[in-house]
Amino acid sequence: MTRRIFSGMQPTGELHLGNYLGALRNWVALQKDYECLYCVVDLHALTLPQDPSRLARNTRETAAAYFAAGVDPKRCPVFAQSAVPEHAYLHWLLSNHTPLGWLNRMTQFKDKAAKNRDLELLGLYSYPVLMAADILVYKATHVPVGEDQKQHLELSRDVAGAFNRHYGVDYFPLPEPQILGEATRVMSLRDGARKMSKSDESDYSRINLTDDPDAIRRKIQKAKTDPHPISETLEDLAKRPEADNLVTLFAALEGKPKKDVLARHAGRNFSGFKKDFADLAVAVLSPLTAKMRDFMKDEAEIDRLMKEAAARARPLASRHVREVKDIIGLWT
Ligand code: AQP
Repeated sequence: MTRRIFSGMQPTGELHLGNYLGALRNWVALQKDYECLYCVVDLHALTLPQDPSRLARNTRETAAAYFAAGVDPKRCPVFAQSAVPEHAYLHWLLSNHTPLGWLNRMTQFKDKAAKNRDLELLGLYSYPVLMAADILVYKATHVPVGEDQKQHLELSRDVAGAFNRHYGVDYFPLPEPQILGEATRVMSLRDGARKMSKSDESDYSRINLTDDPDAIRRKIQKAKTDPHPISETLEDLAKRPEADNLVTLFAALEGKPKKDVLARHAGRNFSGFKKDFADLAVAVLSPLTAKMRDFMKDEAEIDRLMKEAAARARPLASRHVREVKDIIGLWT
């Protein structure tokens, strides 16, 4: 079976360091060894209210971030989810193999709906089924994501298995999550108990890939810590969520294990460490930000690449939907 990767990000705002270290950087590394499809999942974005004039622009900017990070459009199609209608079609077919009990367990729905009752909508509830469809419509075998998506990935596997069992076929692969690197769950710079997220109302909670060096330094300077020096051991660090987050980010940006960072910085206070951290973050992110700006200067070229990518991705998706319809007994 072809080792095929599918993954995507929502165009719900500017991408941040969590998106980069938890997913995007791994996508770039994996494109050498797998057949990859990378999507901007704009249908998923509709589970939160979106300003129509911003949505298309955010979709383009998200694609620009993929290219700037090193996703090669010749190797991997980068396209908008809404440009391949088979995702939504398969979502319907798979929703008939998804018991409500499975969806009731999804923590993302519970968290978001608890924050805002207006979001208690069918779309948000069935978000994980659309995610299963995104992956299975290409019969992807591997899905590189941050840790927050682990539960949704498990549901994708369960849905694929339920479909296979129901029809007595071995049609869908059970997609494997690839949760890689030190920074699989980057936390907010303001609160070590919440994940860094585009939808957090505080811009100080995250480092955006479009932030200039001054903004990066300011945000790191203001990042919440505690009064103690940097821990000697990983066990002690694990008890200090904000400190742990900064050390994790430092390690991920350096591409070294966390214990290496502790070996060099244990005993220092955070004011000094934050200066080194800011220098490192600026050094890693500035070239990426500059490339993103360059890509965004030619919007027509991004649109051309995305259109061409959708035209490359769609035949595979529509072949699979035809095969699935055939298995089910629908008219093809
Ligand atoms: N904090 C994070 N740490 C590590 N990985 C992360 N990802 C997201 N946040 C982190 C990974 O990035 C990919 C895209 O996810 P997304 O578009 O759902 O990102 P988001 O920033 O979480 O977006 P939103 O709009 O703000 O959504 P919510 O409100 O759900 O947080 C995924 O691979 C994800 O794991």
